[in-house]
Amino acid sequence: QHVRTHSVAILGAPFSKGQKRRGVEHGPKAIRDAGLVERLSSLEYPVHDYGDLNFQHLDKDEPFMHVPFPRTVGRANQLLSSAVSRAVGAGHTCIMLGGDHSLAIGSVEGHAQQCPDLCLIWVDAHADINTPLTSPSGNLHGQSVAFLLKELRGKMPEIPGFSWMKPFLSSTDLVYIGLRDVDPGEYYILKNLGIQCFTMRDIDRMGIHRVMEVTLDHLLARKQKPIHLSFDIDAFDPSLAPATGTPVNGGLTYREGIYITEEIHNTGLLSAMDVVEVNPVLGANREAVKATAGLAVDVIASSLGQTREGTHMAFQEIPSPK
Ligand code: B3U
Ligand code: MN
Ligand code: MN
Repeated sequence: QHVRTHSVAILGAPFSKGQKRRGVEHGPKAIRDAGLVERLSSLEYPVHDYGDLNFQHLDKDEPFMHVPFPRTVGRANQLLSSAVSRAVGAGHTCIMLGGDHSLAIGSVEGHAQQCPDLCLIWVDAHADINTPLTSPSGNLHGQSVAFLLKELRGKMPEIPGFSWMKPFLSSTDLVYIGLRDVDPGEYYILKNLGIQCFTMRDIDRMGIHRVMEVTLDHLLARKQKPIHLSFDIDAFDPSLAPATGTPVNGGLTYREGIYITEEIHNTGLLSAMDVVEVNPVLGANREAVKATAGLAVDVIASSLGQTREGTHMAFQEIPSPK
Protein backbone atom coordinates (compact mmCIF):
# COMPACT_ATOMS: atom_id res chain seq x y z
CA GLN A 1 0.00 0.00 0.00
CA HIS A 2 1.40 3.35 -1.02
CA VAL A 3 1.57 6.26 1.36
CA ARG A 4 -0.28 9.17 -0.20
CA THR A 5 2.06 12.02 0.47
CA HIS A 6 0.80 14.18 -2.33
CA SER A 7 -1.93 16.70 -2.57
CA VAL A 8 -3.65 17.21 -5.89
CA ALA A 9 -4.07 20.35 -7.97
CA ILE A 10 -6.83 20.49 -10.58
CA LEU A 11 -6.27 22.86 -13.45
CA GLY A 12 -8.98 23.40 -16.06
CA ALA A 13 -7.84 24.33 -19.56
CA PRO A 14 -10.89 25.25 -21.66
CA PHE A 15 -9.17 25.52 -25.02
CA SER A 16 -9.95 24.20 -28.49
CA LYS A 17 -7.83 26.08 -31.04
CA GLY A 18 -5.44 23.16 -31.54
CA GLN A 19 -8.08 21.58 -33.80
CA LYS A 20 -11.06 22.65 -35.85
CA ARG A 21 -14.12 21.28 -34.03
CA ARG A 22 -15.82 23.37 -31.38
CA GLY A 23 -16.88 22.07 -27.99
CA VAL A 24 -13.72 20.57 -26.51
CA GLU A 25 -13.27 23.81 -24.52
CA HIS A 26 -16.22 22.56 -22.41
CA GLY A 27 -14.27 19.45 -21.36
CA PRO A 28 -13.20 20.77 -17.95
CA LYS A 29 -16.78 21.58 -16.94
CA ALA A 30 -18.04 18.18 -18.12
CA ILE A 31 -15.33 16.37 -16.13
CA ARG A 32 -16.01 18.43 -13.02
CA ASP A 33 -19.77 17.86 -13.42
CA ALA A 34 -19.08 14.13 -13.53
CA GLY A 35 -17.95 14.38 -9.90
CA LEU A 36 -14.17 14.72 -10.09
CA VAL A 37 -13.58 16.70 -6.88
CA GLU A 38 -15.88 14.46 -4.81
CA ARG A 39 -14.13 11.33 -6.08
CA LEU A 40 -10.68 12.66 -5.24
CA SER A 41 -11.83 13.83 -1.81
CA SER A 42 -13.12 10.32 -1.09
CA LEU A 43 -9.60 9.09 -1.85
CA GLU A 44 -8.63 11.37 1.05
CA TYR A 45 -6.48 13.74 -0.97
CA PRO A 46 -6.21 17.38 -0.14
CA VAL A 47 -7.65 18.80 -3.39
CA HIS A 48 -6.74 22.27 -4.61
CA ASP A 49 -9.01 23.26 -7.46
CA TYR A 50 -7.16 26.03 -9.29
CA GLY A 51 -10.26 26.67 -11.43
CA ASP A 52 -10.05 27.25 -15.17
CA LEU A 53 -7.38 29.24 -16.96
CA ASN A 54 -8.57 32.22 -18.95
CA PHE A 55 -7.25 31.90 -22.49
CA GLN A 56 -7.33 34.77 -24.96
CA HIS A 57 -8.09 34.39 -28.61
CA LEU A 58 -5.59 36.57 -30.46
CA ASP A 59 -6.84 38.59 -33.39
CA LYS A 60 -4.69 38.72 -36.48
CA ASP A 61 -3.46 35.19 -35.95
CA GLU A 62 -2.77 34.22 -39.55
CA PRO A 63 -2.12 30.53 -40.30
CA PHE A 64 1.50 29.43 -40.49
CA MET A 65 1.72 27.28 -43.62
CA HIS A 66 -1.54 25.29 -43.15
CA VAL A 67 -1.35 25.42 -39.33
CA PRO A 68 -4.30 27.43 -37.93
CA PHE A 69 -4.06 29.78 -34.87
CA PRO A 70 -0.34 29.30 -34.12
CA ARG A 71 -0.03 32.38 -31.89
CA THR A 72 -3.24 31.62 -29.99
CA VAL A 73 -2.12 28.04 -29.33
CA GLY A 74 1.41 29.16 -28.45
CA ARG A 75 0.19 31.77 -26.00
CA ALA A 76 -2.32 29.42 -24.36
CA ASN A 77 0.44 26.88 -23.81
CA GLN A 78 2.75 29.49 -22.37
CA LEU A 79 0.07 30.41 -19.82
CA LEU A 80 -0.64 26.75 -19.06
CA SER A 81 3.05 25.99 -18.69
CA SER A 82 3.56 28.53 -15.93
CA ALA A 83 0.39 27.38 -14.13
CA VAL A 84 1.51 23.72 -14.21
CA SER A 85 5.01 24.70 -13.12
CA ARG A 86 3.57 26.61 -10.16
CA ALA A 87 1.28 23.72 -9.14
CA VAL A 88 4.06 21.10 -9.32
CA GLY A 89 6.47 23.50 -7.60
CA ALA A 90 3.96 23.84 -4.75
CA GLY A 91 4.21 20.06 -4.24
CA HIS A 92 0.93 19.02 -5.87
CA THR A 93 0.31 16.27 -8.37
CA CYS A 94 -1.09 18.41 -11.18
CA ILE A 95 -4.19 17.21 -13.05
CA MET A 96 -4.77 19.22 -16.25
CA LEU A 97 -8.28 18.95 -17.71
CA GLY A 98 -8.45 19.74 -21.43
CA GLY A 99 -9.24 21.03 -23.83
CA ASP A 100 -7.56 19.63 -26.91
CA HIS A 101 -4.27 17.74 -26.89
CA SER A 102 -2.17 20.69 -28.10
CA LEU A 103 -2.28 21.66 -24.40
CA ALA A 104 0.16 18.88 -23.60
CA ILE A 105 2.90 21.12 -25.00
CA GLY A 106 2.50 23.60 -22.15
CA SER A 107 1.58 21.02 -19.56
CA VAL A 108 4.65 18.84 -20.12
CA GLU A 109 6.88 21.92 -20.51
CA GLY A 110 5.69 23.42 -17.23
CA HIS A 111 6.12 20.07 -15.49
CA ALA A 112 9.65 19.78 -16.91
CA GLN A 113 10.58 23.17 -15.48
CA GLN A 114 10.19 21.61 -12.03
CA CYS A 115 11.19 18.05 -12.99
CA PRO A 116 13.75 18.18 -15.82
CA ASP A 117 14.26 14.40 -15.73
CA LEU A 118 10.58 13.52 -16.25
CA CYS A 119 9.41 10.74 -18.57
CA LEU A 120 6.25 10.80 -20.66
CA ILE A 121 3.56 8.15 -21.18
CA TRP A 122 1.26 9.11 -24.07
CA VAL A 123 -1.99 7.12 -24.11
CA ASP A 124 -3.80 7.90 -27.35
CA ALA A 125 -5.25 6.46 -30.57
CA HIS A 126 -2.97 8.95 -32.33
CA ALA A 127 0.75 9.65 -32.05
CA ASP A 128 0.40 13.47 -32.20
CA ILE A 129 3.98 13.62 -33.51
CA ASN A 130 3.46 15.32 -36.88
CA THR A 131 5.61 18.31 -37.67
CA PRO A 132 4.01 21.15 -39.64
CA LEU A 133 5.74 19.62 -42.67
CA THR A 134 4.25 16.13 -42.23
CA SER A 135 0.82 17.08 -40.84
CA PRO A 136 -2.07 16.25 -43.18
CA SER A 137 -4.51 18.48 -41.24
CA GLY A 138 -2.27 21.27 -39.97
CA ASN A 139 -3.94 20.91 -36.56
CA LEU A 140 -1.58 21.50 -33.65
CA HIS A 141 -3.22 18.85 -31.43
CA GLY A 142 -1.70 16.33 -33.85
CA GLN A 143 1.79 17.85 -33.41
CA SER A 144 2.26 18.27 -29.64
CA VAL A 145 4.99 15.67 -29.20
CA ALA A 146 7.06 17.13 -32.05
CA PHE A 147 7.40 20.34 -30.04
CA LEU A 148 8.76 18.46 -27.03
CA LEU A 149 11.40 16.21 -28.60
CA LYS A 150 15.04 17.29 -28.76
CA GLU A 151 15.62 14.88 -31.65
CA LEU A 152 13.16 16.77 -33.87
CA ARG A 153 14.75 20.11 -33.20
CA GLY A 154 16.16 20.64 -36.71
CA LYS A 155 12.93 19.37 -38.30
CA MET A 156 10.61 21.97 -36.78
CA PRO A 157 10.21 25.33 -38.50
CA GLU A 158 10.03 28.45 -36.34
CA ILE A 159 6.32 28.65 -35.61
CA PRO A 160 4.99 32.01 -34.44
CA GLY A 161 3.80 31.88 -30.83
CA PHE A 162 6.30 29.26 -29.66
CA SER A 163 9.54 31.21 -29.23
CA TRP A 164 9.12 30.96 -25.42
CA MET A 165 9.98 27.24 -25.43
CA LYS A 166 12.68 24.84 -26.54
CA PRO A 167 12.43 21.07 -26.95
CA PHE A 168 13.71 19.27 -23.87
CA LEU A 169 12.54 15.62 -23.98
CA SER A 170 14.65 12.69 -25.18
CA SER A 171 12.80 10.20 -27.35
CA THR A 172 14.00 7.40 -25.03
CA ASP A 173 11.93 8.97 -22.23
CA LEU A 174 8.67 8.57 -24.15
CA VAL A 175 6.33 5.58 -24.55
CA TYR A 176 3.08 5.40 -26.51
CA ILE A 177 0.17 3.14 -25.64
CA GLY A 178 -3.02 2.60 -27.66
CA LEU A 179 -1.99 3.76 -31.14
CA ARG A 180 -4.19 2.76 -34.07
CA ASP A 181 -4.32 5.80 -36.38
CA VAL A 182 -0.80 6.88 -37.32
CA ASP A 183 -0.06 9.11 -40.34
CA PRO A 184 2.73 8.09 -42.77
CA GLY A 185 5.03 10.92 -41.65
CA GLU A 186 4.42 9.99 -38.04
CA TYR A 187 5.18 6.34 -38.72
CA TYR A 188 8.47 7.36 -40.27
CA ILE A 189 9.38 9.58 -37.30
CA LEU A 190 8.49 6.86 -34.76
CA LYS A 191 10.65 4.28 -36.58
CA ASN A 192 13.47 6.72 -37.32
CA LEU A 193 13.80 7.79 -33.69
CA GLY A 194 13.19 4.26 -32.37
CA ILE A 195 10.40 5.39 -30.05
CA GLN A 196 8.85 2.72 -27.83
CA CYS A 197 5.26 2.26 -29.04
CA PHE A 198 2.51 -0.13 -28.07
CA THR A 199 -0.22 -0.12 -30.69
CA MET A 200 -3.60 -1.77 -30.12
CA ARG A 201 -2.20 -4.71 -32.05
CA ASP A 202 0.65 -4.98 -29.55
CA ILE A 203 -1.89 -4.96 -26.72
CA ASP A 204 -3.76 -7.77 -28.50
CA ARG A 205 -0.54 -9.77 -28.84
CA MET A 206 1.13 -9.15 -25.50
CA GLY A 207 -1.71 -8.32 -23.16
CA ILE A 208 -1.89 -5.08 -21.20
CA HIS A 209 0.01 -6.59 -18.25
CA ARG A 210 3.14 -7.23 -20.32
CA VAL A 211 2.77 -3.88 -22.13
CA MET A 212 2.90 -2.05 -18.80
CA GLU A 213 5.80 -4.17 -17.57
CA VAL A 214 7.87 -3.27 -20.65
CA THR A 215 6.71 0.38 -20.57
CA LEU A 216 7.76 0.96 -16.97
CA ASP A 217 10.96 -1.03 -17.39
CA HIS A 218 11.87 1.02 -20.48
CA LEU A 219 11.28 4.34 -18.71
CA LEU A 220 12.38 3.60 -15.14
CA ALA A 221 14.85 0.72 -15.07
CA ARG A 222 17.95 2.92 -15.23
CA LYS A 223 16.62 5.69 -13.01
CA GLN A 224 13.40 6.40 -11.11
CA LYS A 225 11.93 9.42 -12.87
CA PRO A 226 8.81 11.53 -12.31
CA ILE A 227 6.06 10.43 -14.69
CA HIS A 228 3.93 12.70 -16.86
CA LEU A 229 0.85 10.83 -18.07
CA SER A 230 -0.85 12.44 -21.07
CA PHE A 231 -4.16 10.64 -21.52
CA ASP A 232 -6.23 11.33 -24.64
CA ILE A 233 -9.74 10.01 -23.98
CA ASP A 234 -9.91 8.80 -27.61
CA ALA A 235 -7.49 6.03 -26.60
CA PHE A 236 -10.60 4.26 -25.32
CA ASP A 237 -12.93 2.50 -27.68
CA PRO A 238 -15.58 4.87 -29.07
CA SER A 239 -18.26 2.69 -27.48
CA LEU A 240 -16.91 3.86 -24.09
CA ALA A 241 -15.78 7.39 -25.03
CA PRO A 242 -18.06 8.60 -27.82
CA ALA A 243 -17.90 12.32 -26.99
CA THR A 244 -14.55 13.11 -28.60
CA GLY A 245 -13.38 14.75 -31.82
CA THR A 246 -11.60 11.94 -33.64
CA PRO A 247 -12.90 8.55 -32.45
CA VAL A 248 -11.18 5.49 -33.92
CA ASN A 249 -12.62 1.97 -33.69
CA GLY A 250 -10.81 -0.79 -31.85
CA GLY A 251 -9.67 1.14 -28.79
CA LEU A 252 -8.83 0.29 -25.20
CA THR A 253 -11.35 -1.61 -23.15
CA TYR A 254 -12.38 -0.14 -19.80
CA ARG A 255 -10.26 -2.70 -18.00
CA GLU A 256 -7.17 -2.09 -20.14
CA GLY A 257 -7.42 1.66 -19.58
CA ILE A 258 -7.85 1.28 -15.84
CA TYR A 259 -5.03 -1.27 -15.64
CA ILE A 260 -2.67 1.23 -17.32
CA THR A 261 -3.46 3.88 -14.72
CA GLU A 262 -3.31 1.45 -11.78
CA GLU A 263 0.17 0.37 -12.83
CA ILE A 264 1.27 3.99 -13.18
CA HIS A 265 -0.08 4.77 -9.72
CA ASN A 266 1.74 1.77 -8.27
CA THR A 267 5.11 3.19 -9.34
CA GLY A 268 4.55 6.02 -6.86
CA LEU A 269 6.10 8.32 -9.46
CA LEU A 270 3.10 10.02 -11.10
CA SER A 271 3.81 13.73 -10.91
CA ALA A 272 1.43 15.33 -13.43
CA MET A 273 -1.24 14.18 -15.85
CA ASP A 274 -3.45 15.48 -18.65
CA VAL A 275 -6.91 14.25 -19.57
CA VAL A 276 -7.83 15.74 -22.92
CA GLU A 277 -10.22 15.67 -25.88
CA VAL A 278 -13.47 15.19 -23.94
CA ASN A 279 -15.90 17.08 -26.20
CA PRO A 280 -19.41 17.36 -24.70
CA VAL A 281 -20.80 18.94 -27.88
CA LEU A 282 -20.00 15.83 -29.93
CA GLY A 283 -21.88 13.34 -27.76
CA ALA A 284 -25.00 12.02 -29.49
CA ASN A 285 -26.97 12.61 -26.27
CA ARG A 286 -26.58 13.39 -22.57
CA GLU A 287 -25.78 9.76 -21.74
CA ALA A 288 -22.91 9.71 -24.24
CA VAL A 289 -21.43 12.84 -22.69
CA LYS A 290 -21.89 11.53 -19.13
CA ALA A 291 -20.25 8.22 -20.04
CA THR A 292 -17.24 9.93 -21.58
CA ALA A 293 -16.75 12.43 -18.76
CA GLY A 294 -17.33 9.71 -16.15
CA LEU A 295 -14.62 7.65 -17.81
CA ALA A 296 -12.26 10.62 -17.53
CA VAL A 297 -13.01 10.77 -13.78
CA ASP A 298 -12.34 7.03 -13.45
CA VAL A 299 -9.01 7.40 -15.23
CA ILE A 300 -7.96 10.22 -12.90
CA ALA A 301 -9.13 8.47 -9.73
CA SER A 302 -7.39 5.27 -10.74
CA SER A 303 -4.16 7.14 -11.55
CA LEU A 304 -4.32 8.56 -8.04
CA GLY A 305 -4.79 5.26 -6.29
CA GLN A 306 -8.43 4.25 -6.43
CA THR A 307 -8.27 0.46 -6.45
CA ARG A 308 -10.60 -2.23 -7.66
CA GLU A 309 -9.81 -4.47 -4.70
CA GLY A 310 -10.85 -1.84 -2.15
CA THR A 311 -8.89 -0.36 0.76
CA HIS A 312 -9.04 -0.84 4.51
CA MET A 313 -9.14 2.91 5.18
CA ALA A 314 -10.41 3.34 8.77
CA PHE A 315 -10.60 -0.36 9.70
CA GLN A 316 -8.02 -1.73 12.11
CA GLU A 317 -10.09 -4.79 13.02
CA ILE A 318 -13.37 -6.50 12.21
CA PRO A 319 -16.00 -4.72 14.32
CA SER A 320 -17.42 -6.93 17.09
CA PRO A 321 -20.99 -6.62 18.39
CA LYS A 322 -21.07 -4.80 21.81
N1 B3U B 1 -3.01 12.48 -37.10
C1 B3U B 1 -4.04 13.40 -37.54
C2 B3U B 1 -5.34 13.20 -36.80
C3 B3U B 1 -5.34 13.45 -35.35
C4 B3U B 1 -4.31 13.61 -34.48
N2 B3U B 1 -4.83 13.79 -33.27
C5 B3U B 1 -6.10 13.72 -33.37
N3 B3U B 1 -6.45 13.52 -34.62
N4 B3U B 1 -6.97 13.79 -32.34
C6 B3U B 1 -3.53 14.85 -37.43
O1 B3U B 1 -4.33 15.75 -37.64
O2 B3U B 1 -2.36 15.07 -37.17
MN1 MN C 1 -4.06 13.17 -28.74
MN1 MN D 1 -6.17 11.11 -30.12
